[in-house]
Amino acid sequence: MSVSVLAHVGLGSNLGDSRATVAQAVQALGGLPGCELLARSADYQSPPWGPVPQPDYINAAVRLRTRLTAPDLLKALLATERAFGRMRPGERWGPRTLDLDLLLHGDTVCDTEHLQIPHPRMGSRAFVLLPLADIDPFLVIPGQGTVASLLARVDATGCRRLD
Ligand code: PH2
Ligand code: MG
Ligand code: MG
Repeated sequence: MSVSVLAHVGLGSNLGDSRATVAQAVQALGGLPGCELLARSADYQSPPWGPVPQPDYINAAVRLRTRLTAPDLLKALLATERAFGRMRPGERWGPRTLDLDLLLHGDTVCDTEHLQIPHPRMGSRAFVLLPLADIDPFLVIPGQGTVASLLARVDATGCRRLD
């Protein structure tokens, strides 16, 4: 535990009842020790990015106030993925019941084997930036600019905000 910071987590699911999974995962994140849920985005349907053919994703993002350090929050996210039945068959970019990505943790910038913050690629993915823009378009991704400025440069074809 340390002083509290704002953290942003990206959620994704494309197996099972993804909207229900995302809704339950948002609640679970707010219930993590030392964490308070401050905001959540709408759900977005987005075409699968990457080389693996798979169903569309439901993506969302949350803003937490957390007293967990970045490594401890990452551990809690991985445990939450497992609690939601996430398997890691080893295929990178493959379909998943629940993906929780630690996008930002205060103004932490870190690049180690197990933890990269800001999350690599987040500044170029509409399925991350659209939900974050719901929460705070002026949020700064260290070294890259605001969510709104980055969103203006990415391809959001096929991404759809859901009611
Ligand atoms: N996650 C991936 C691979 N591709 N595509 C979309 N639309 N949304 C995701 O969350 C996503 C993806 C691996 O984490
Ligand atoms: Mg991901
Ligand atoms: Mg992930």
